[in-house]
Amino acid sequence: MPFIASLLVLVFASLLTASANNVGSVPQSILQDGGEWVTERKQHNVVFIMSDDLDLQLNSVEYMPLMRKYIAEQGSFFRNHFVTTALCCPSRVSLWTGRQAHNTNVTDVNPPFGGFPKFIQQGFNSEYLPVWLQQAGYDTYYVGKMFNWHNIDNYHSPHLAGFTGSDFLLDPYTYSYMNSTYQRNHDRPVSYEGMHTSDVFAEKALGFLDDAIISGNPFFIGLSPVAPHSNIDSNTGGASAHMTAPVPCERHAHLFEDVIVPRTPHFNPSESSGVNWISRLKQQDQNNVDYNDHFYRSRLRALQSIDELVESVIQRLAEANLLDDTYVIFTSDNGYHIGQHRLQPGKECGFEEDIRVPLFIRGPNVSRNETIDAVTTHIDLAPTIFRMGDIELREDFDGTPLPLFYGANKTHMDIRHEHVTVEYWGIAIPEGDYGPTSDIVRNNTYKALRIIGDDYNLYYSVWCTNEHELYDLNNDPFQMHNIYEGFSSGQHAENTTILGYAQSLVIDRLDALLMVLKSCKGSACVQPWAVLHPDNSVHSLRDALESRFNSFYHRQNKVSFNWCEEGYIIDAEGPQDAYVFRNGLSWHEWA
Ligand SMILES: *[C@@H]1O[C@H](CO)[C@@H](O)[C@H](O)[C@H]1NC(C)=O
Ligand SMILES: *[C@@H]1O[C@H](CO)[C@@H](O)[C@H](O)[C@H]1NC(C)=O
Ligand SMILES: *[C@@H]1O[C@H](CO)[C@@H](O)[C@H](O)[C@H]1NC(C)=O
Ligand SMILES: *[C@@H]1O[C@H](CO)[C@@H](O)[C@H](O)[C@H]1NC(C)=O
Ligand SMILES: *[C@@H]1O[C@H](CO)[C@@H](O)[C@H](O)[C@H]1NC(C)=O
Ligand SMILES: *[C@@H]1O[C@H](CO)[C@@H](O)[C@H](O)[C@H]1NC(C)=O
Ligand SMILES: CC(=O)N[C@H]1CO[C@H](CO)[C@@H](O)[C@@H]1O
Repeated sequence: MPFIASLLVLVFASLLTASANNVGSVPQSILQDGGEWVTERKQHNVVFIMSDDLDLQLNSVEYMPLMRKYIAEQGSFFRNHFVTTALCCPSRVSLWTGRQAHNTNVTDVNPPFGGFPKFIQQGFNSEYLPVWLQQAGYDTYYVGKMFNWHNIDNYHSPHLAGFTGSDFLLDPYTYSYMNSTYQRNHDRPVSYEGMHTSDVFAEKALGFLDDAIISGNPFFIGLSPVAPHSNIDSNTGGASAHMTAPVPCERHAHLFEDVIVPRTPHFNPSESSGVNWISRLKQQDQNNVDYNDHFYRSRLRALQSIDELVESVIQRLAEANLLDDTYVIFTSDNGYHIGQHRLQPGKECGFEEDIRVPLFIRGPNVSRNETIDAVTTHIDLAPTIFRMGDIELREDFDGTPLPLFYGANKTHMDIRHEHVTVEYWGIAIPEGDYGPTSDIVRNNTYKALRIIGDDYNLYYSVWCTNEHELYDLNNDPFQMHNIYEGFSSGQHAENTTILGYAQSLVIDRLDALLMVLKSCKGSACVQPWAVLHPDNSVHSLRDALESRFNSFYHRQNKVSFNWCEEGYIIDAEGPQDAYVFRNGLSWHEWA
């Protein structure tokens, strides 16, 4: 593109961004050589710190005093932030591309359905965040784990694109805390046998941060350390690896001796819950519970080095006088459960522990020490980072920027979505000594909807076995009572109301919304009600519950599966499209 044309595009992009939203990076008008006033782009630096498998629900962030001091208290906590696929690789590919997993088709950690080779096959090496940021003028750096199955044999075929500097953890040593292998830029992999991976990591991270600071260009630095993920000494292929408690640095090895997994009502309960394989889990014996408490403590200890890293990063930025110009984001790639619903340590489920993750952000114009209620997801992060860089949003983004700059301004919150599209294909991996590899769970394939409004708080799922779940989290925050079961068996169906409506009327709406979301693309993923109601008369579950829509929703196509697959095989996934409501016409006239 000729310089003038590209300058015009940039100017136009920043005007668009500025008018669409009251963003923090306020463009300034400056006088160009030619004598015309143009708008200068304000590209903020971004430090993106992503812990591996860090939970929100088990309170691990309570054990990160430095993260709380330097990020949480100086920024905003998104308390309703979710991942859409609770597994490292799919979640990371979705994060770096801004697309739901059904639009990346990277749905697993390993080939054929996932891992680094699938990311490459799908063409994303030229279509993901670091590449886009470089195109927009950023210097980009990355340290740590990028994707699973990114290993010592395939790291160069091809090299991951888009980085000014990179130092990746590689399989089969990614999770080997005391024997990690890192691979810098286009160099050969280097083994750090005998050194703690977190210490190796911190040195590399601060080195790149110094490079970024010295260069003077706007920069993005992604820091993805391995803690508190399980330790795996030699990862011969994701699912079959033996996963043990994470290994803390020696200086943290004796902390928290009395700490145990929070004993919430759903911790190893006397009655099973959930559906499918989860409903068949046995209650854990005392040895297993003790082991899981040890596992939890090991995670908190391993996390301490990440907490220290946060402090070092903030101090470097402060010394360079860049803190006021830099967004610092702290999050996780997925959540984690230990013992809830009788589960062994792990992720891959649709429960709160697995999908709800920490998200803390500080930076220019972000409210300090604030809790934000808006429903947000990892799919919103790429668009958010675009906003931080004053870059025009892409049409193929399935998310929308976070309401980061409005603080508690509820008026602005309301224009956002209230749903999370949760999707999962394939296996579940029980981790730790009591989750032996022979117990790998198949058919852990489901689609779900998490929806949070002013007075509703629901989780609705449809499994590949056509089992359903409905949890009303306002009454049942621990997801112990699947009210769909009572509904489908006719038990107590008459007493269960949601928002004052019979449960069946609500389920009809949730199912239709899920039908749209399970294959949505672009803006339909953000505004799904507009697909069902093109006249734009419905914006929320509450709006959709108007009685004049009862027949429409009741006779709607229903989400179901034809059989179970371990990947995104359309033929197995039942009806794909929802009927659209056309005002003034009855069902028969337009069906
Ligand atoms: C550490 O990894 C190297 C390969 O990088 C391997 O040869 C060695 O056996 C490992 N050491 C231990 C203690 O597992
Ligand atoms: C943050 O808010 C809490 C109460 O919500 C308050 O106790 C604390 O002092 C605040 N911290 C800062 C640094 O403002
Ligand atoms: C919230 O946003 C609205 C719409 O822009 C604005 O009119 C209002 O003044 C804002 N309120 C606060 C408290 O900032
Ligand atoms: C539901 O209503 C039936 C009678 O219609 C009653 O026997 C039952 O106890 C009620 N269940 C709940 C959970 O309130
Ligand atoms: C998974 O589901 C398919 C049917 O969809 C069934 O044939 C298969 O036996 C199931 N596998 C397991 C391990 O449950
Ligand atoms: C997703 O990838 C799998 C494995 O390559 C392929 O079989 C499947 O057809 C793909 N699904 C879609 C919807 O493209
Ligand atoms: C809209 C707004 O509050 N903008 C502020 C963002 O922060 C910069 C300093 O970083 C201020 O100069 C702006 O006024």
